[in-house]
Amino acid sequence: TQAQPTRRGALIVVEGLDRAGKSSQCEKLRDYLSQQGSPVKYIRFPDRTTPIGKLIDSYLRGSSHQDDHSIHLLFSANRWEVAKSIEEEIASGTTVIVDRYSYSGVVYSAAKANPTLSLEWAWQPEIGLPRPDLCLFLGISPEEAAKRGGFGAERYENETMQTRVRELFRTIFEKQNGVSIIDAGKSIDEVASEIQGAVAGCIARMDATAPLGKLGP
Ligand code: Z5A
Ligand code: MG
Repeated sequence: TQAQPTRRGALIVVEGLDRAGKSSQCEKLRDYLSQQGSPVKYIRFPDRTTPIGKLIDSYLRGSSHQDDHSIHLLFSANRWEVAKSIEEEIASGTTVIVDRYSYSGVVYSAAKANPTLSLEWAWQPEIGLPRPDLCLFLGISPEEAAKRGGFGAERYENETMQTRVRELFRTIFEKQNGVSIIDAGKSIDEVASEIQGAVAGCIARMDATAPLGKLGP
């Protein structure tokens, strides 16, 4: 008898506004899945540890300048440099949780209102990256976010950018299938259990024959 093919892992993306609790929830989800005995890996973008990530980090901290298009392509390249390893993890049966992805990529760049940097332009380098099986969008009101601490010192942490980012996330997620909108204004545990429900459903739908997709135009 032949061995059963391994059930592939799921690609789960967590997106959302600043201070919505993405990183807290990704960690909780990772711990929950590993307690269940599900192989799981947690990665985040930007990954500031790679050579490209170091350029991004210095830009975000304000210690270097970059042209808007150039930094956009670096954020995208930072995803491409791990795309292959994500595919390999998924194929081997590991669920990969991703903290911010292409959606943050296009939204923050387009929020700069640079006339030659539209959402459409910004999406092009994302085409062909692994497509999430589930995208969770953590929504939070500006009032709730403010209770979680003031703006930090990084480049995009100001009112003008955050208002545009909020609008643009709405624009892109209105026409996107497979996005679960989560009310991230609730307590950490309430949000976590809502996420666990959505993820359990997604993982249950995975099978070895349905391959991981790729982001399309
Ligand atoms: N960016 C880009 O331009 N292009 C790209 O392609 C990508 C990103 C991928 C840095 O990202 C910047 O890069 C970001 C977008 C841009 N710009 N901005 N602004 P980052 O992911 O490194 O950002 P971050 O530092 O992780 O911050 P964050 O996303 O704002 O935070 P979060 O992960 O959503 O939240 P958290 O750290 O889990 O929680 C924030 C605080 O709230 C913390 O004190 C928690 O304990 C608290 N918290 C969390 N949940 C709750 C609940 N439910 N109740 C009460 N308190 C809570
Ligand atoms: Mg975070």
